[in-house]
Amino acid sequence: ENSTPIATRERTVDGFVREFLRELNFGQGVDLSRASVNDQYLAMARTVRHYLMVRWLETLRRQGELQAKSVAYLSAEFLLGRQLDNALLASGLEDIVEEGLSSLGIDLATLRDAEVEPGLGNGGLGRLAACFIDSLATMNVPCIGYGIRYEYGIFQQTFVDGWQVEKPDDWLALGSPWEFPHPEAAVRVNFGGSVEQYQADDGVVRRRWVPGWSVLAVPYNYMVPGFENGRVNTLRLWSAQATHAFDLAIFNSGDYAEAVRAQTFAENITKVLYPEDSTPQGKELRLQQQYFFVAASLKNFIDEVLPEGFDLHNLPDRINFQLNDTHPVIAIPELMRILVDEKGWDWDDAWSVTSKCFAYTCHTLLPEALEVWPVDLLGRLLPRHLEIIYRINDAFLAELRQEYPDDELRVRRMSIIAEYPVRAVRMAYLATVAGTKVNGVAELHSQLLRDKVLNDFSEYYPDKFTNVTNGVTPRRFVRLANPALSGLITEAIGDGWVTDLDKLSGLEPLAEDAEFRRRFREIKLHNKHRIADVLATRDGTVVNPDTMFDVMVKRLHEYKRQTLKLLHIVSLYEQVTSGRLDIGSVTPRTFAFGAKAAPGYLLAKQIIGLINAVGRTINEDPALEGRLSVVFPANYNVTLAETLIPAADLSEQISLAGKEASGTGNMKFMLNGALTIGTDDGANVEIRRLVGDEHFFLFGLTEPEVEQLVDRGYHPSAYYETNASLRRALDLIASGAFSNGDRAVFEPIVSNLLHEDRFLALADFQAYIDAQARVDAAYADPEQWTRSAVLNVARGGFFSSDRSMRDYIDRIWHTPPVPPA
Ligand code: 26W
Repeated sequence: ENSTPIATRERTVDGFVREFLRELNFGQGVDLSRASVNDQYLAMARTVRHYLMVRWLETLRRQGELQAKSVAYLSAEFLLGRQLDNALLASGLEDIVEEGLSSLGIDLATLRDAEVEPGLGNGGLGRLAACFIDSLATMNVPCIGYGIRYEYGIFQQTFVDGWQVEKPDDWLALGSPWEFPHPEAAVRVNFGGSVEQYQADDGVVRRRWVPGWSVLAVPYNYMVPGFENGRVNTLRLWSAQATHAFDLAIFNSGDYAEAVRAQTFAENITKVLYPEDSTPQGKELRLQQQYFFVAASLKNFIDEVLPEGFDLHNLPDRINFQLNDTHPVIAIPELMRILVDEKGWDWDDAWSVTSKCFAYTCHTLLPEALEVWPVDLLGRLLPRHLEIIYRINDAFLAELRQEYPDDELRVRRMSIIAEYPVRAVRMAYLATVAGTKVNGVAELHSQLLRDKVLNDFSEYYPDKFTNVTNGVTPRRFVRLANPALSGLITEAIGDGWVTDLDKLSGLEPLAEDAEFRRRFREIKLHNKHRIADVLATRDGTVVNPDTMFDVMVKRLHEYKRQTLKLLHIVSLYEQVTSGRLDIGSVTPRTFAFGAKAAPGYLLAKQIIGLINAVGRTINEDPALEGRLSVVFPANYNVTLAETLIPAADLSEQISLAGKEASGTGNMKFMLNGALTIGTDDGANVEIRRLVGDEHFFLFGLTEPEVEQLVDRGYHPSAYYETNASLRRALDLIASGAFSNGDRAVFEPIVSNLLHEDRFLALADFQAYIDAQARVDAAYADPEQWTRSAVLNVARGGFFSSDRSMRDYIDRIWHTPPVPPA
């Protein structure tokens, strides 16, 4: 009863100023006259944090009291982006803070820019996790996010002569005001060793794990504030630390240097985020990371979040563990191990509970992106878990043989254990067998999962498979990223859209309102000036706001086809410089790219080199009269996305049909009034259906056409032979025109396209060029273009991650919101 919350902070300008100065003096140990920008930022962040604290404590207290069903979102990545603005928005402090700081002569924007974003994710999957926890908090759904506190996030990308060079992302260097470490609540996570048989007290012979080594998992809590609703959920990220026992044994042997080495070894587990996106490297440390955070999270949930004496038979009524791709799937055998080995349950009881607690989201269609762990590696690191997986598989195969007595081939196809090329655990199969539900992330993707990737499983478990189309948080990606457009929308339809994005449909009639369109255009231009300023200060790059902004931002991957975009640019350049196209008739465009390549993905890094080389050539060539230019700011991240996307006219979503699971950038562009040029892939399908064909530039092969073409035998060189402009573009690259005459530099890209072209860029080239011609024609009529842009916003409400969360709740979790007290 002594738990009355601390006094609510005074929500006035004066009150804020007092709190801020106190933080500066007592938290940072400086006075205002000596405070650096970083001092001011840290003090500011802590002040804002204080205003959210009452809500956080209250949320935790109520959750403990109600014991309502929660979601535990297990994800190896949370790509949060900057926290300050979001915290200000959620707490409704924006105006007070802006005024208070300015009364002290401090510019809020300067402090905002002092924040280093936590880049604890690679791309779509990690950013999706961040959007989802934002939505759950805003919708009053109890949720705890569990993940990894990487000491180094996604690498900092720099360009040296146009080539990507990676630098460590030391995001914690200047202090990290948003986290709350709890070393006292550390939990032990075991690895290695062996399994032994023993006779338990009840006389039964059991098996148990005798680990070889262990580390400590220290939780760091982050606030996840709902939008102006008083709820603050928790994100708990785990950091690895050496155990005392660990070094003690070595210390006792007198080897100090060895003890320190051991410490470093333990702490390596959370040292760095693996920058591979979609090609698993099968690295032992990666499996260590996965088990590390999952084991700590399950233990934390069972021992700390659940009340004392909770009967674990009721676990499925209390929790949903959502598996964000296969990265946390080792949680399944871990829960079995806890129930069977530690709690002494029967196998069948344990399975009956475990198989009701997990659901699995798949985020890919590329076969090479599906994780498999060789059994020798898994067995060395987690011997008991491997046994448990074998036993799960034995039971599963026995079931299958009952169902398909004459189809041993099928049974083997479905085995959780693959035999070739090495014996290995298929994590997606394990998740499908043990999960209550399996979902894809857009309609087409879920369909392809059912029909192709997991077809045998969807026949065996027809009811397990479902779809939840991705979404993005309108708070960060419209309200914060695009204040000018947000102001216009609110003026037109009120501010309810921020938490009910379907309300954007109220803008439909305004597409016909010339004055509204004029203001809409003015805002787009304003946003172009804003990004132009950012690029000028950050890179010294000049862009012309009076051009069409044609933007392609996403990880660099062959299937996403940045090279197709590049072929369009090179083709235009080739036509102008060879005199076949009058530059005066070309729509002025700024082509913007943003993309990081996995450091080991050599072809992707070459493509980055080529984009920069083409950019350099085009930007310097007076023949183009400044009408075409290429910008490729290094180190594309959430922060840059927030200023670049609102400035875009054209959104490039040009993956080969059937390869992009969903895409979420596509949704952010739509909601900020860009038109899409895109293939029939991922969520593009739903975007086009919602906005209508007249307002979307569709091109390219469909997924069934791709399959047909590949089955018949795809020969990219045939397109080169028969399409003159394609040939000229490729020849120009091969000639060394972008590499000072050196023909060798980009030869691998050209020959890959001519002889392999795994993702059919050449097959879609002409269709893409034709679609770009339609873009030019549409852009030539600003009123019509703006009408389409307004309709993209008005019809984009479906892509709120609030809607995604509603779908997860209805189809998978069945967790009702808990209304505020
Ligand atoms: C290294 C192993 C590995 C494998 C797959 C790492 C990361 C992955 C992810 C599944 C890749 C990823 O981020 N997928 C993207 O997920 C987004 C959110 O659902 C989708 O919008 C994208 O289409 C999908 O590529």
